[in-house]
Amino acid sequence: MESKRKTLYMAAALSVVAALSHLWAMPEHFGEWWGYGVFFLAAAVAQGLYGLALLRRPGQPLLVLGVGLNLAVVVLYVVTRTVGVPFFGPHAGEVEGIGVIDLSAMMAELALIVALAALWRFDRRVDTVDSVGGTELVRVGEPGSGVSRRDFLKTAGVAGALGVSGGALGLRAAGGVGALGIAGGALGAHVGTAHGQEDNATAPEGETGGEIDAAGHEGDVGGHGGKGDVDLSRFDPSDFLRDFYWGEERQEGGRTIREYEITAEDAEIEVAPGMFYPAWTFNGQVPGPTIRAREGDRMRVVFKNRGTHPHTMHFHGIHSADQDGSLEVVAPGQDFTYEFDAEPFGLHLYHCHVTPLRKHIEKGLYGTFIIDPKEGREEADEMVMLMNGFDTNFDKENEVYTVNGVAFHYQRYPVKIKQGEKVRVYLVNMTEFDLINSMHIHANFFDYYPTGTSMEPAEFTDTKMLAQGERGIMEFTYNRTGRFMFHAHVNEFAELGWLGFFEVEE
Ligand SMILES: [Cu+2]
Repeated sequence: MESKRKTLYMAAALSVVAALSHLWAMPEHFGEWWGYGVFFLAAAVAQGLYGLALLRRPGQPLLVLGVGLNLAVVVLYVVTRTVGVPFFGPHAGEVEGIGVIDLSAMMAELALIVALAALWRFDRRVDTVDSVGGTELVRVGEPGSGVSRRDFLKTAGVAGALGVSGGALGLRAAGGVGALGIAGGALGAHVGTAHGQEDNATAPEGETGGEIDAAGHEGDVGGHGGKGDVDLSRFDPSDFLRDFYWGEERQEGGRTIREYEITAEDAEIEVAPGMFYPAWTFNGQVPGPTIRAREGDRMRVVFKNRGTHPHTMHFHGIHSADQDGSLEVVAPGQDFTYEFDAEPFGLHLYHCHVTPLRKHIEKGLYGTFIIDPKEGREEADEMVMLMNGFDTNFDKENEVYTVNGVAFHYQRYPVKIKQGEKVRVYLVNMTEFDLINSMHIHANFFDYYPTGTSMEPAEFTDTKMLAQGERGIMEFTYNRTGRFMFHAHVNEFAELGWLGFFEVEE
């Protein structure tokens, strides 16, 4: 009965493969919502145990149970990839992307169902033969069947493989539990913040790392906005402010070609001291690099998707339909080169355009895109300020607001500008969930150019309100030295991180 045994071992191995796949995906799902994480953990444990149980007691009830449970998981998989995630959690109703790991898990489950059905047929044949009597067929591992040394070693081998892989996966799993802790911490920070706003006197001292101090900002300027500092070695908003990515420039047939390289990758980013967010990024940072060109340049953007989900790059601007980055999805591991002319001049943005769009934006896949007019703009100290938020506890609300990715960064490190020198701020709003965001500068007024497509200012104001995707250029000059505040005039946002200072020096 060699073929029955082989089928049995194959079925057990398939169940273990499916279990490992679920274990591998578990940390990410813990990152989304504890409920999804627990589901993946339960599925992994059940499939792992099932594989072992199958070797010990491959009776009909177990075969039927296996077919039923695996069929349910496969159906759930197909539903989440077509109709959407059913009922539960923050991603209910959203269609999940298809990846290599989850697809192979699903294949393993399908193969397992087939193998179990085959075993069931074997069993029926065995029963028939048994009833006739005189058979040497045995059920592996059943009492009295005399499990051979070889069988035992094979079984132990599968169990050992499971153990070793489980150990290797331990780190990932620990990461998932860590993410759960961070989510919990963020929730704590949110509750703490609400508390701070209510009694309006003392915000709780940040004994948990991820806490944002929502108390007033009087007095000790550097001391607020959370304890400690984020690790700036990976991403420093002070550098990002004036960092423009012009691409690699060369001449081709009398034209300026600019080639950019952008890679989508998953990365854990620190959005406030001790508060981490499992982001999807362009080039490992949120916001993505500020892509810049001159009107009429030919732009070539080599996009590599090295993330775990399908992504695209959708540029605002004028270009052909097949370069729009909204329909041709780039699967994980794949590349796509976008090519178009830089037009019109002004301040634009780029972002991933894969559905559910909300998720791909909230995860951090966006950046600023500047096209200079042919004749250039007047000399100025230029900087980018991209307003965004982070939903650190996955409740479809932002817990942290920032300009350029780190809460209160420019409060800890004021933006240094020169007295009497013109400052040009490229202001972009990519805040998800909230309908608007705004920018207010203290003790001054600015010229405002909506979308930067006209050289004539449309407004002279000190506060500008922007909807998502809206952007504009601000120009101003401080004629007095000193420290001047700028912040969202949505005060809640300011208290949750979107606040900074200009340090005007001689
Ligand atoms: Cu995306």
